[in-house]
Amino acid sequence: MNILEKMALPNLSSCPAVALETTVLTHGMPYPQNVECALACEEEIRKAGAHPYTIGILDGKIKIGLSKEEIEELGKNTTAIKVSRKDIPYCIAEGKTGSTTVAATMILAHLAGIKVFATGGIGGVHRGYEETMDVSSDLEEFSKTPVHVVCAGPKAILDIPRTMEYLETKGVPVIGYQTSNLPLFYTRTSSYPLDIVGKDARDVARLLYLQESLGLNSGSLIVNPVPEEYSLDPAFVEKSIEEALTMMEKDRIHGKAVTPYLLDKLVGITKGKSLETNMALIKNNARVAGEIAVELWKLGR
Ligand code: PSU
Ligand code: MN
Repeated sequence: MNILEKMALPNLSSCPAVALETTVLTHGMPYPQNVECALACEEEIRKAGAHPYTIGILDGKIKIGLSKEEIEELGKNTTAIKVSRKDIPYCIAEGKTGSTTVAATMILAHLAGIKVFATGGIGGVHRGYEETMDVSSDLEEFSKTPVHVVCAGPKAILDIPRTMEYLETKGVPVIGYQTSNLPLFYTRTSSYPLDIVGKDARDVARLLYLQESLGLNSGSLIVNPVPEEYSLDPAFVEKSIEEALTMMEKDRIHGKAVTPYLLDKLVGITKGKSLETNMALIKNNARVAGEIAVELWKLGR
């Protein structure tokens, strides 16, 4: 028996399933809003007619579908390691508890046959890349793993043009969900045009189905704008990010600590506004991912 068989992961390829990540739970939002948001996302997916599977690694065991109690516990856990692609074997081997990033969640979702995944924001090319070479493993994952991720666009803490170029080079479709301009996470729109637009969940599902049928073997990014009432003023966001970046430089933060540091500082700088927006957009993404999963499942029947 090989190690994967021993792990006895479920095979969910023939049901409308949606994966959810856990780094946002442990490193992306404070307690208790993180748990509240995670459970609300699961509910949105169920309402859309699909099944939610929150993914993480508990005491060295891959978990596809955390229970409510496990989500609550992980949400309070301040020592869970942030697990990206490179950290998966180590976390399992050492019997550690880890929360999975977009890249790691894509890998584990794919092992369980899940094709659609909802999150808030993905990692990308960081500002100051020329100096630091900080590019999230999330971007590379899209060219390796055929899982489709619904997010609210790259966060404005990133270098947006370089993030888009990277995805273009890697052949990753960026599909605007009912928008022809790239949403920027905290704000609904931007001046970056998109080549591919999906007018509804069925439309997007057809694109994903074709991508799969052609054997392209890569993931895609569906960008879904934050609801209007939660969209923040771009100038306010930019000013807040610059403030957070200055603090980060002073505190000499590097590597995997960068994204959690910036998200945390932004909550304080924006007096909680960034958190409120983050929660609203992730729930909105869960709903859309649920609808897409149902349509994709219908096409495959
Ligand atoms: N963006 C958010 N919230 C998050 C993250 C990104 O708005 O919690 C997390 C995701 O799990 C993503 C990870 O995969 O940060 C990217 O980290 P890095 O930039 O270190 O690759
Ligand atoms: Mn990084």
